[in-house]
Amino acid sequence: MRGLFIVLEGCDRAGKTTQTQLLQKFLQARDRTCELAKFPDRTTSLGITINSYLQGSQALSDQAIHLLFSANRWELIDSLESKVKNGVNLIVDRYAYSGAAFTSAKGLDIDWCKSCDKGLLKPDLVLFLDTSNKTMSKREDFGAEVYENLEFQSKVREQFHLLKDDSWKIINASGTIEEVQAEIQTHVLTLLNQDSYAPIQRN
Ligand code: DGP
Ligand code: NA
Ligand code: NA
Repeated sequence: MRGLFIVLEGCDRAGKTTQTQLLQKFLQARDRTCELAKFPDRTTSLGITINSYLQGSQALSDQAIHLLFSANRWELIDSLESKVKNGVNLIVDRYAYSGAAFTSAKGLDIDWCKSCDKGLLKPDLVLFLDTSNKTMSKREDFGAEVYENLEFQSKVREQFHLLKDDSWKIINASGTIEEVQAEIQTHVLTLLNQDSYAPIQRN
């Protein structure tokens, strides 16, 4: 049987990294092979350029950085797909939805933003860690990266809500780490307990 392709999305500081790690432990405790991936992957040569942009040390137009984020997904997707085909359950911290949400929050056309990610692997499940504006303001320990400010993040959140489709589950991320993880596990278990999975699709 193939593995599942599970994506966690959300604004910055929503707790995605912690939750992906806990979900991996949960699956491994059930004897499932499980690996984590993360976008942007800052280790490739494209990823190094993305990292310089995010840290404010390299300026790029909104369109150029958008296409680099997308290219970073495209350069890695074949290897991720073969893992899934070989039975690895993959948990991915951010994906193409972040691409469309962050860039369209700058005012670019949302359909243009989505178009370059067409044909990427379609997730089996998207867990959207939703942080209310109120929770976000309590987490104002944003780092120094270019997108990490409250006003921009609330625009990003609105864009995420425009992008959701039937593969999405909205998780209330203002609960405790354990509460959020429990909600995530419920959705993942429902999928895991299916006798067979639909064939892998490209979006
Ligand atoms: P992270 O390493 O998860 O903190 O993500 C890096 C930052 O980049 C974060 O603010 C979200 C943003 N981001 C992630 N993917 C994309 C994308 O495809 N396009 C744009 N414009 N921003 C993205
Ligand atoms: Na960040
Ligand atoms: Na993160």
